[in-house]
Amino acid sequence: MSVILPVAQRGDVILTLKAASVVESEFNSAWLNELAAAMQATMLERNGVGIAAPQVYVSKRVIIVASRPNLRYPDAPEMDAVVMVNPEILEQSEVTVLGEEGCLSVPNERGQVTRAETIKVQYFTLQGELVETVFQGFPARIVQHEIDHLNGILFVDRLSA
Ligand code: K3U
Ligand code: ZN
Repeated sequence: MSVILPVAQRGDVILTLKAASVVESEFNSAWLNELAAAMQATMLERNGVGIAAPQVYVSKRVIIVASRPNLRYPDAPEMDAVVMVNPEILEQSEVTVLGEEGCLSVPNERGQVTRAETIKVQYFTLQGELVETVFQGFPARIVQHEIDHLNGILFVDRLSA
């Protein structure tokens, strides 16, 4: 049975904090696997395309990204959910794009946010394997939005217009 977690809402202090890194002893652990499974179930239940651990009241550097085509981004790629532990942006394009964002923690609000179009990201899998990969377009936007959550930043702090 999937565990659905409560989602922190704007105004909750946890959404303003810098989340702690996952440490070596936590990789491959039942608790980290259970956290990721519960985050994914919660994201799916809320129809999201991403989620970050602080949004489920866990101040740890874990995010999930799951791009799919939608009304605003009809050409977005369909991605299997990717769990990223301790993600870091290594490089970002100077080219930026303005696009609409929403957030499970800021219900009924959408806004235009400027993001790098392309990013090179490093992250660890749940098993502790290091991965380096490039994201472009909508998936890159989701990754940047979710890493912001790990640093206590909401998309409403970045609204362009
Ligand atoms: O599915 C959503 C969506 C919103 C705007 C455009 C396209 C899709 C709902 S909001 C969402 O899925 C957030 C999830 C959050 F809050 F947990 F991070 C992810 C997100 C949506 C759009 C742009 C960037 C990030
Ligand atoms: Zn969000």
